[in-house]
Amino acid sequence: MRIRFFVFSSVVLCALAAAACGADKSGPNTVDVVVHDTAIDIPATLKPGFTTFKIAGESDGDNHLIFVHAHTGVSLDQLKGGIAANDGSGDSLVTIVGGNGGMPKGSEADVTFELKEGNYGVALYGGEGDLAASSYFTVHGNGKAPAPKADGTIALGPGLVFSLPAGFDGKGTYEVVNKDGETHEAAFVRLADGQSVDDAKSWAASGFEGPPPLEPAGGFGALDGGERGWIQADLKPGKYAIICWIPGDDGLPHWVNGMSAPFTVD
Ligand SMILES: [Cu+2]
Repeated sequence: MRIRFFVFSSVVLCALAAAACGADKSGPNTVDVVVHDTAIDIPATLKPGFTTFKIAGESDGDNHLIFVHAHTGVSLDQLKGGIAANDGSGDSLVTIVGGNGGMPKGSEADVTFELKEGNYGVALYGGEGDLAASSYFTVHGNGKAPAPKADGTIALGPGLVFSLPAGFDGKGTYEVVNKDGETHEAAFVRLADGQSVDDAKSWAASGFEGPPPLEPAGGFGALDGGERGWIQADLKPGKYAIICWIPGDDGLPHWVNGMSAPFTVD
């Protein structure tokens, strides 16, 4: 499979992770993931239920992970083959269920989604769309960890739009729901001093030449239509936008064609 994203630099990711998957009756299970330059460490086996992945970015790139759930009947070897091919041939084997928006080294993103029985893949793509690293885990057993309590909902679509909760300030736990038929993400980017999303569009129109007017700041990663997850946001003060980097038919990221919304963190 190949989900091509625009990234700011070549990256490789890998994580080293610890996995705690204890049953917490008050909330989701938690799993630690660490992204390194050449691998992603994540436990090989996890339980079903709502699960928070605490993703620590230790690679020099964007530390941008994509989680996919293989359809029923797809073997682990088939899943691995589809991801390794990185040519789109594996797309029909999986549902994209979440991940994190790009973020710099030293950052952490906490994202939650529901794990169901079956095989999962986790992928990191480099700046040229190359597969930088991948890892795999299987979900089975008994588990009923509940969903997080949300302070509000961030809607993706329908169409190339975001709907942010009233008063969204980049702090708290937010449900992220893809209400469109296409894949989207809810990446946070920090705008450079004096820059706006319109300035970023000019930068995009110039072929992404020159210094980026925005920098990655985490957020929730790609979700197929109808899927949902949660982001635990805790952004530093500044001016931000929530944007989708997934390209449309014209090859430009969705945010250039309107899928963005500004917000301020005080
Ligand atoms: Cu999109």
